[in-house]
Amino acid sequence: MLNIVLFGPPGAGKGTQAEKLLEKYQLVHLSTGDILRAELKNETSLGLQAKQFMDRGELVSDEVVIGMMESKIDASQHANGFIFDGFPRTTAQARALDDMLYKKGTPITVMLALAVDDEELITRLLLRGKDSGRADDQDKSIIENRISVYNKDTAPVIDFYDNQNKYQSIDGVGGIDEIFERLCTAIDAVK
Ligand code: B4P
Repeated sequence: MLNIVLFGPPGAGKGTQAEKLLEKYQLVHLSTGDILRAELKNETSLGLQAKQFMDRGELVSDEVVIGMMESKIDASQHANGFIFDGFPRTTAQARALDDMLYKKGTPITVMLALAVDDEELITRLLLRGKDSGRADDQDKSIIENRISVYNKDTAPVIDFYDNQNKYQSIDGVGGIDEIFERLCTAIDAVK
């Protein structure tokens, strides 16, 4: 199995690139952001609980996100592999993911971290905010909060995978197809 953690700050292009990668490598795409937004749209209690955190640019609790991902992984019995997009976002989530995959005998193959400077992230997200309807993309101060939460709570996940020799940094600035090629080159070298 090919199991990829697609990593990076908010707006780095994780969702954009995941769509292209899953088609090429026939993987199951698990995006915690998309799953949480679907829960919110369906007004489930999980979605309503998550909304207050997401709208402020804060992380939803590890307990909620880990439980949610465990059931999604269990529901994909016959997958060729997974693209984890936006998960793990804390070291506790990374540990929990390792435990879940250990039980299945299929570890993470590689963590690909899209590197994009803050100015470019803010420009991209404000642009998306014009038509996405996402509360967390509308306001510069919420975007800045998401970036600071990333630096404080999420960036340490790099060390977790670096210690396992699975971390690779990918330049996330440039055209979408150009970045896709960089990701494919890195994946083809490890698969
Ligand atoms: P996510 O949905 O994961 O939000 P994101 O990081 O903003 O999206 P992404 O990074 O995929 O967007 P993309 O770059 O593709 O999470 C939202 C919220 O959910 C979090 O703040 C948190 O509250 C909660 N959450 C999610 N996962 C969680 C977890 N594990 N634990 C706790 N809480 C969690 O796209 C951004 C824009 O850039 C797009 O408009 C795109 O068109 C554009 N773009 C992409 N590539 C480009 C390029 N090369 N050049 C120019 N523009 C580009």
